[in-house]
Amino acid sequence: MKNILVIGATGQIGSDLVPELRKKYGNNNVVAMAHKSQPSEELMKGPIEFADANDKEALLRIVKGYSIDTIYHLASILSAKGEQNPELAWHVNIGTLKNVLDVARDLKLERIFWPSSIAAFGPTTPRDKTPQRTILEPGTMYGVTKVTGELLCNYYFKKWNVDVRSVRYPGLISYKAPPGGGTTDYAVAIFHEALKNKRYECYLREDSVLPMMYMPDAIRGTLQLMEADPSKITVRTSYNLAGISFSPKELANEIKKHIPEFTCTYKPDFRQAIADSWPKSIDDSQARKDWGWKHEYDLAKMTKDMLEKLKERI
Ligand code: AKB
Repeated sequence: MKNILVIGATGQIGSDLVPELRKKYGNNNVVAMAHKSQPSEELMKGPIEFADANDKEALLRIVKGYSIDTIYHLASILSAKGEQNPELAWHVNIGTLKNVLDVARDLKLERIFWPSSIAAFGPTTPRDKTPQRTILEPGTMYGVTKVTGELLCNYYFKKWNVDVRSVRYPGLISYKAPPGGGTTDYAVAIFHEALKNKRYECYLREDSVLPMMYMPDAIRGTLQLMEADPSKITVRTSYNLAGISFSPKELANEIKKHIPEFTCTYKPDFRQAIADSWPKSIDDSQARKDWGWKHEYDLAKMTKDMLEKLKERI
């Protein structure tokens, strides 16, 4: 039986991952850890702890108290917010990861998951079908923390055999929690505005293609990676993971098929430069080969499901 701790449980990924883990491993075996954000009613249905992952003593107390053997460490400051406060991005993204890896090494935990991102790539990276092993010179502090984090994970695995696993998530689209502070957030906000106001002003150019993924695919892929036999894991920095690539205009046109009155206008801001430095599409053949990754949602299927589920919620 597993005892799992999810750090950053109230965030975009945690809001979907915690219920899924509780379904799989039992409600009482998955502890949600929150810091400043108010947890949803769904998260409160199982064990929950409030602590700052930068506080190592608090982290140790929780891990020992619940005999935790697996940690999903999701707490992070995203790209756009990180540019407004790079100091905070470094403190949160790297300080907490170092604590989690130290605790995993010292208490000999079984397995750790930590997310990297397409933000690890930068303007000098090939933008089409970006390879698994390529140039990593990001232009944002968020990206710098992702490259640093990947190297740190690889180091802890090589030096102390900490079984830490990671994927480079593309922009994630979900209906449970609003994303906070990312560059790809438009692809979530557009659904909310389409349903509420039938119009949206996008902060990226209409032709700005980015790699994206619907949350059910991201959760399935994450669990698949975490359940894979250690002998199958050949990448200990972070796996490229791809779903769909589309532009704001392509997404707006897909939404229009369901809401014909919907209109989208475009007013690029500082996030455009971040988007321009990221890949358009990702080569994730290594993940497909090593542990059988396969995405299920294309643009049409994702848009239909997202509109249906979000409508029920709002
Ligand atoms: C962001 O936009 O910052 C994130 C990411 C791609 O990691 N969604």
